[in-house]
Amino acid sequence: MTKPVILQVGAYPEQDQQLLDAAFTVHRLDLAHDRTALLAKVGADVQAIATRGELGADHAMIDACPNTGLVAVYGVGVDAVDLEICRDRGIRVTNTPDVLTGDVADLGVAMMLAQSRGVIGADTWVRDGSWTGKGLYPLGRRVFGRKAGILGLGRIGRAVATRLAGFGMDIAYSDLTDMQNIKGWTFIADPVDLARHADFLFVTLAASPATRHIVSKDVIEAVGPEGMIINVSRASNIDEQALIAALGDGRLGAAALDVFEGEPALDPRFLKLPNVLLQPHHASGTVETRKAMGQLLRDNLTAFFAGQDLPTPIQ
Ligand code: 8YV
Repeated sequence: MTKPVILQVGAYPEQDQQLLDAAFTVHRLDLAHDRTALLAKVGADVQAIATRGELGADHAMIDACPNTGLVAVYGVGVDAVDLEICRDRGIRVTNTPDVLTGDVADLGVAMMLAQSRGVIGADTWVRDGSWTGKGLYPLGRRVFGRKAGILGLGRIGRAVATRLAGFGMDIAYSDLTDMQNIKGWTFIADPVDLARHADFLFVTLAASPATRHIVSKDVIEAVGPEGMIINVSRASNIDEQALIAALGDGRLGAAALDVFEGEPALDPRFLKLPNVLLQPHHASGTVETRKAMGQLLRDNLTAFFAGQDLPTPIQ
């Protein structure tokens, strides 16, 4: 029996790779020396594209695979998929929601704590002998009891807020609508007002053209010299140039970032800033969650080829 043909855009953990290879004929775009040549050779055979959240499937890739009927995303964000072209051509799109929510929230909170309490620098302090040589580690800033602003109270935003409530933090959020008395959290419609209110501003909203640079220079300055921005969503939600400038001259106190424009090749100025914590886009990166994401990706592919309802369709 011939196996369905898929185009794989990025690498998956070994176990998922084996299962994909067993079920499908997989063309690996991520391993191709010449991506254009591979697409020219196999594009017409491709029946589904399997990609990752940050890699997506752009117009050119979809054009190169005229017989694809599905773009299956390993990740919750579908901002890198050209949804309009997919809609026009009747191409279905799936993602892997819910299974990663808890881990993304955990890492966001871990980043806040690590940055506020200097956890990374303190480890170096011990290892490089500073503790014996210089004595006490510089003081950090308190987290518990302070004010958190959640920009985007979707699944991940709620999971972050629930965790922060456990730290006795005062929680406010901004979203398209006021979710009326949700757990006593305060709705603040305007992101600038939310930022002014918050000591810690969490960026947890799904990226789209409408949210591009929603964390603007004004929002960044409203968080201010004593505040911190934590981003576990997409780089495009923040005006990165304004962020780097504000971190550089102290208009923003600190940032903790899991996502970057042009990642993994991030702006080299980040590497010189002492007040930013840098993470390699791994908020969903636990064995448990990645296993569940891989399963859901395959479930969507399998359902598509069997002509069944897709478990987690976007469109
Ligand atoms: C990545 C993500 O897909 O869920 C998302 O939108 O960006 C991530 O979970 C993951 O890093 C795998 O590449």
